[in-house]
Amino acid sequence: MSQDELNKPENLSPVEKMKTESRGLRSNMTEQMSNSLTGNIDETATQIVKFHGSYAQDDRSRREERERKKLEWAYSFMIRLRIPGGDITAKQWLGLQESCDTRASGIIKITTRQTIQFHGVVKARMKPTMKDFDDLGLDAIAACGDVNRNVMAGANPLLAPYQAEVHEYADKISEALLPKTGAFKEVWLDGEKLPQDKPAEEDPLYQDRYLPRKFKIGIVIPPHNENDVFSQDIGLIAIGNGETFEGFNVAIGGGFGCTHGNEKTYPRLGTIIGFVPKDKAVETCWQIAAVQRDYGNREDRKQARLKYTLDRLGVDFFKGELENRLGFKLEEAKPYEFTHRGDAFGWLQDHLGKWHYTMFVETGLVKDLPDYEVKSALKEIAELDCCGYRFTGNQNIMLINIDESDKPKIEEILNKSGISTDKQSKTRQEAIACVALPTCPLALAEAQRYLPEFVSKIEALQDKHGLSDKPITTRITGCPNGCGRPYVAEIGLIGKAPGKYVLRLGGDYIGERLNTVYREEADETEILQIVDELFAKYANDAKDDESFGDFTQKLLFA
Ligand code: SRM
Ligand code: SF4
Repeated sequence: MSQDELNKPENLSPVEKMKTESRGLRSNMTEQMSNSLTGNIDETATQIVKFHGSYAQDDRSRREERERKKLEWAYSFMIRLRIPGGDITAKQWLGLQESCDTRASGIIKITTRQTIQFHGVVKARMKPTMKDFDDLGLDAIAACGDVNRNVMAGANPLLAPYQAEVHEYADKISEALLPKTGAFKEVWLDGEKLPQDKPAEEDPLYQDRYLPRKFKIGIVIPPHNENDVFSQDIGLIAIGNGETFEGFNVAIGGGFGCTHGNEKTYPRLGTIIGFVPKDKAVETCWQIAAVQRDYGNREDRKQARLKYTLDRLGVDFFKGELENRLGFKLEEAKPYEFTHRGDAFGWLQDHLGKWHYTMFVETGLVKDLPDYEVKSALKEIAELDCCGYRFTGNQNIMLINIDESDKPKIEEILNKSGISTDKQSKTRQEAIACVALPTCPLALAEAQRYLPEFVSKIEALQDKHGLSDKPITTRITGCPNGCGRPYVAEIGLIGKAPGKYVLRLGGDYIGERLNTVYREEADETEILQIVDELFAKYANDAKDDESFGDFTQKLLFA
């Protein structure tokens, strides 16, 4: 469809109307959130509350029981915070944990985008929870919705002398692309009300229609592709020269969401369109979002992401339009190389002598397990107030900027709580699962609750074939939306039905190649049988440093 035929007012999707009529994301939110007759909210508020960082959900495992008792479903809200680059202070962690204990499920979930979520916040607790965040200097605005989401940035301080400078771009970009509205304060924090006869605040980027769809930006620092830079709408690859940070290679049009059986939807890796010097990076992101605002599909939400705009218009057209708006041309992309994606677990010392500890948190769930008490350890360490906390895009947590003199106190707590990087295989440390059941309304199969058990079975097969020291990127999602980025895993499972997954193989170890469907539908027994046979061949025939993904790609799909 040509651009002229697209987005005629009569064809716009219903969500477009809700956005333009929302008066700067206010809509009927205050009224819906204060209606105590139901734990749910209406369709308009359901769409608009996303822009405030929240999703209306219900506990799917309790639906039948509630229906039997003639009760409405067990509704509650998930709240996702906006934490650019994943950084908070120890005091903020303490406040968040307390808020989660008193107002939500008690289990903080570290997401694949370097932030955290609370689950199970009932309607009456939404305002107090948002107030807790505000008291801690945090917010949830734009963590979801058709706007720029949480901006990710390379977490490991050892990657380059300029890591800290690069990391600050997460904040700068997030600030520049925030919606300009007082709605968040008005709805949650009893802020001043916008009079009914006054128009909403001017918003040069989002105007009154926002973006056609969600929008994601992630920064990586080679050789580490920890945030899967090619899965982002805008992926920024930091380029330096010796000690100096120069700017970013810009990749656009990455995105993974698709729908089973809908061939018009597909996962796509970002396309590198050039290099921008660091002082032009924020403006470049802003203008890319603006081009997507003006050209994206607003009729069909399944065709609305930047990746589809790019494939419809062509990369050259998009780049030309971007350069016209910027008033300068992008430079030729600079050379770089990726070598890994997983986090650097355990202790690291940076060039300034500060210590950092990366802690493994299985599927990002902060809870105490027998002999591995993450929740207690994080609380006790935060009480010392001698380090910062940083979430990683692999759903783990780092304790950062620790003085040599404070290290022993932290080590003592880690030891006491059973936290050690020797307890997990490399495959387990690098595995990712999305939330899926019981809260995600889109889940078709288990993911987060299933991953630990599935990884144990993969580990057993690795042991059997003498492959225990090989990290094999394993990712599971409960549906094809790709929240755990399974399309760039070496073993990717994508939920199709309870206990059934699409099996995708042949992704590379560094996230530069999409994997390929090997079985359209398989249960655990079949998947493990396939993996067992492939491991046997891999152990016998692979070249020394060949990754499992490269080996299977050559064997099965070349
Ligand atoms: Fe996601 C929708 C959870 C990262 C692609 N995602 C959802 C929802 C909100 C379901 C819904 O729409 O009602 C899930 C909430 C489940 C729950 O109960 O918490 C959900 N997504 C997550 C998280 C929490 C997974 C996790 O276990 O860490 C991640 C939160 C990230 C964050 O902090 O912002 C999460 N989601 C991703 C990623 C990975 C990434 O961004 O790096 C992707 C793939 C990349 C991409 O965007 O293409 C992703 N989520 C989606 C999609 C597909 C979008 C599309 O283009 O079609 C949906 C469905 C949608 O938007 O319609 C979705
Ligand atoms: Fe839910 Fe699907 Fe995302 Fe998993 S991949 S959290 S099942 S939307």
